[in-house]
Amino acid sequence: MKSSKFVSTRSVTTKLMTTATVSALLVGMSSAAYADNWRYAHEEYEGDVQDVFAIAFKEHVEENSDHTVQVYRFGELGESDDIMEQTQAGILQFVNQSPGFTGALIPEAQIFFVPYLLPTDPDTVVEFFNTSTAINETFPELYAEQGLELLKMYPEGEMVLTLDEPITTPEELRGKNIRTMTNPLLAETYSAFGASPTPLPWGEVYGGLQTNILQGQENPIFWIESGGLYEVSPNLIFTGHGWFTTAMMANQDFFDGLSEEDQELVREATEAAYEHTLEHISGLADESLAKIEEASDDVTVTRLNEEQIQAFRDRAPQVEERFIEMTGERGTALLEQFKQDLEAVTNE
Ligand code: 6CS
Repeated sequence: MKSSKFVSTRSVTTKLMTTATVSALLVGMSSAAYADNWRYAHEEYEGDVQDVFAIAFKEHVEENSDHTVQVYRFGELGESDDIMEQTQAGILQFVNQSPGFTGALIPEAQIFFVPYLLPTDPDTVVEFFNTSTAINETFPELYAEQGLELLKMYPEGEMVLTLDEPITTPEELRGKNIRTMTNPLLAETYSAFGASPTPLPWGEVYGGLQTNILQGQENPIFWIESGGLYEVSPNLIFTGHGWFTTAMMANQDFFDGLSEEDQELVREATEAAYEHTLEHISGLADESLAKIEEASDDVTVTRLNEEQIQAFRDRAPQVEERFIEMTGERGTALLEQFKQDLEAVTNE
């Protein structure tokens, strides 16, 4: 049983019990005697991908145990970095934080921002997450060093660039302040693409675009739709350079302190949430794009052709080099594994 430092609310059943019930409880004194309330924070709004995952996790836990899960959405407990700190401190039991913000804590997590490393085909991407050794074995070890039990990494959607005007070449990005999440490698990507990267937490993005302090940003389409980004940054450019990936994890002391039965429950709830979320994201980008086009006449959609993409892809090797400089031998080994895992799914 875990201690109260994790601030999980434990309600002891106080109903009048028959002698038989009490004996049964004493024999199998386990989680059935206590119902814990687990706190789980993520970075998005109601109905967004991380919320779909969190709610599916909550439902599985609550349907299969006496525990409850309290889900906190973006802003309720602060920014992404705040919820990560709260999880490391044991105030929260679970957190969903994207590598876009974890890069400062775990430099290797920045691998997702080496452009053109991941393919664009959704089925191949999903297969990669399902089977990758780097994702399912190496990353859990790296997160464990920070007191985090990594439960799942999963894709949310292909990254799309939004700008104040349509462009097709890196040269046209010159002088544009492009908001990036706050990891150094993503800033390197946008420098390599010719822009002026501006790392900011999420809360400052809409206002920055509205006031033209920022001239662009990148995000998956569902988020461009749900956050209304298209209202202030209406030119969508499909560059094919990467995916928005995220990660769901638990405070490791909390997880280690759970009974085997509860650890199994958490793992099963995570799998159920993952499967449900993969179904949710299938076709989501097209649906969200249709909603955006319905809502605004100002929106333009530019899908770069192979030749145009090549001009951006040509700038990827310098970002990969920076990744290696930032992460040393461990990053190099991770990158090799990542590429091997990708090859396995692209050659199928
Ligand atoms: O751009 C961001 O900061 C946000 N984007 C998504 C898709 N999820 C949460 C994150 O904070």
